[in-house]
Amino acid sequence: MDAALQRHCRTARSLGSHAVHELKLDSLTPANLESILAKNCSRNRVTVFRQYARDWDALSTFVDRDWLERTMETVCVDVAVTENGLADAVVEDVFCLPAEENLPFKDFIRRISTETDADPVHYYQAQNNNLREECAALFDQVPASIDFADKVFGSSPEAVNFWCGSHRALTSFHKDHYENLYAVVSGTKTFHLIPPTESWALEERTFPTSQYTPSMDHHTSTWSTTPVFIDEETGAMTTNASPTAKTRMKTRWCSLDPTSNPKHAETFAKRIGHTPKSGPLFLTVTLHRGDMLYLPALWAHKVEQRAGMDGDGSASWLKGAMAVNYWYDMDFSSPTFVMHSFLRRIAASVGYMEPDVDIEDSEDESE
Ligand SMILES: O=C(O)CCC(=O)C(=O)O
Repeated sequence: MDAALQRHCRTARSLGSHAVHELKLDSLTPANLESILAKNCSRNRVTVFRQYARDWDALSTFVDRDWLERTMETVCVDVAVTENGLADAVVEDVFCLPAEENLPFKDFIRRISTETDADPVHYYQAQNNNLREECAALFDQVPASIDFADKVFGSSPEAVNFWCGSHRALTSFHKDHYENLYAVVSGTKTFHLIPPTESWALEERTFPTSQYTPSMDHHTSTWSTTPVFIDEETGAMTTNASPTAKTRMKTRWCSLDPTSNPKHAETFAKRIGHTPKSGPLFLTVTLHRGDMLYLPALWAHKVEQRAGMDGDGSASWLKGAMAVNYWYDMDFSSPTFVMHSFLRRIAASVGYMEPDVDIEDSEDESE
């Protein structure tokens, strides 16, 4: 079975699955954008549309601190706060959720513009359609949807999200069941990428879940983690254990990070049968202000961010980056999803990950 999985990875790589399709601005026309996206969606290929978003109003308004504070004057936002920038990540065999703080947007901006390495890390990363809801006052500064993507995916976006925060914040390896169009407004974003043909080797496991808890106010340097429980009556998450909330929340997440841990890289390389001839172990793409990425559904990704460089038009007051992404529903009847599920089943059978709860199994249980 191991040999079959390795052969599959080699074959997929030899057919071009492990590559990024880069498009420069002068090769983008309304007619070819749609056909390129349609082709790359069907092939599940990562695509970079360099400078596609260069004319969006957000590139000048969001970086103007006075404009931003005025426009968001009355708005409060839910911000993820951590000791170390690792929100939603596995730390010492526990999946750690960030502390959440509801702050006036203006205070959030002040914190991320004055942050030092001794301060907690703030990241606006809600992924709950926040640009059309919590930050609706900013929404008219970007296109309501990406028109050529609407045509290819046959719908408007399910969610439009605004990402804003510290260069110290990191998004750990995970995958989403969405087609993702991700545009950078300020600073840079670096995506480390592993295709669905190989992501089964990242060893997804189920971890007990805790939440970062600061001991006093946001300037504290003392943090702890508190176990999270699920309330059986309401289904809600809580850190207050009670007779109805005694079951520890479990989260399924990737347990290997081959980009930063040499032992993990070795394990991952062995599983996928990686050799010096196979090309890089994982792909890395850096997006600059105005670039847009098409990240197909099911690609595992880890994301880092940096503040902009002098003169690149990024917000000089922001010690981090801003981005907007459009999530479109993926097509679960696609061959990619079916193949991905099959590979995961095989990987689970040789102990490389915990088995999935199959859709069919959960249907059987409810019968
Ligand atoms: O920008 C980030 O930190 C993460 C982005 C991401 O995970 C996504 O768009 O799915």
